[in-house]
Amino acid sequence: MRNQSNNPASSSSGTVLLVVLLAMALMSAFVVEFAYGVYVSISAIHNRAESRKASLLARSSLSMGAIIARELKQRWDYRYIGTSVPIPNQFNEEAGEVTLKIEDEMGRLNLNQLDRLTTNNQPGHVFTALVKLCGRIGIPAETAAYIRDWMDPDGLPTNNLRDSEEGAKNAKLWSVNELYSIPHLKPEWIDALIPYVTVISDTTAAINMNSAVKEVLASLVDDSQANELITKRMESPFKDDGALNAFFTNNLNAAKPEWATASSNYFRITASGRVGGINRIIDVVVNTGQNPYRIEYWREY
Ligand SMILES: [Ca+2]
Repeated sequence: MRNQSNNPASSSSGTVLLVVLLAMALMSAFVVEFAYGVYVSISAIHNRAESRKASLLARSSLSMGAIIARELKQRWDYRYIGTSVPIPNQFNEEAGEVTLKIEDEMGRLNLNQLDRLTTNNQPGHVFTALVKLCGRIGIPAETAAYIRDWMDPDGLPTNNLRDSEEGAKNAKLWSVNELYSIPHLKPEWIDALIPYVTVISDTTAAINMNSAVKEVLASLVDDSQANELITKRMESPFKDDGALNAFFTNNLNAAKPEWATASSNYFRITASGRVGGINRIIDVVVNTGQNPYRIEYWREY
């Protein structure tokens, strides 16, 4: 009986077979890898193209937002405009969707005014209001001092606040998102605070009594005065500072504070474009008090 394992021809055939199988396996792996690479590249190009379309859609929506802001400024500048404007759109036979939101930034507390002082060198209205607001929304009152120490130019901690000047920016803020970089402040505190604050560069801008929400108003004046202001503006918005002055004098037995006004020059326009599952958002603060308008802040993500 012949031992096939000792047959040189059979051993050689087996080796050839193994080599062929190995080669085929390597080729298969190569083809799969190549196909995967092509797929990833095509997907990346497709996503990039969709992202670009979404971005352009958001930008065109932004232009519309600027026009709406100008109309509001010229005709109805005393009205509250914290509204979303859904605008469905079709282009290139593909479904695209844009969402536009315009908000009045002057209805909020401007954190870049935190270091303002009164004529008696006491903390100004924004700091005292922020301390009160923190209490109202359930976050520690010292949050206000931590933010002020972070942005005010001096290196002196407020009331020996622990490490409040350590690594501080000591300059005006560019975005409310910078608050997340302040040590000792928990992200959930910042999340709670952001709806009520802004960081516009104008350090003398007053607060719009027509658009400030209840929490902001009640941090600036007392609760009953805040309610009276809201009741009045629901009936009919304050048309100008004269009307606001008359209301303070006649209804609140007080002179209109210098920080209170009845209109706005700063609007946040948030334009969102969505194409093929890809979303691009442009967040802009526009100063309508300048001609032409000045972009105060721009972020696309
Ligand atoms: Ca400081």
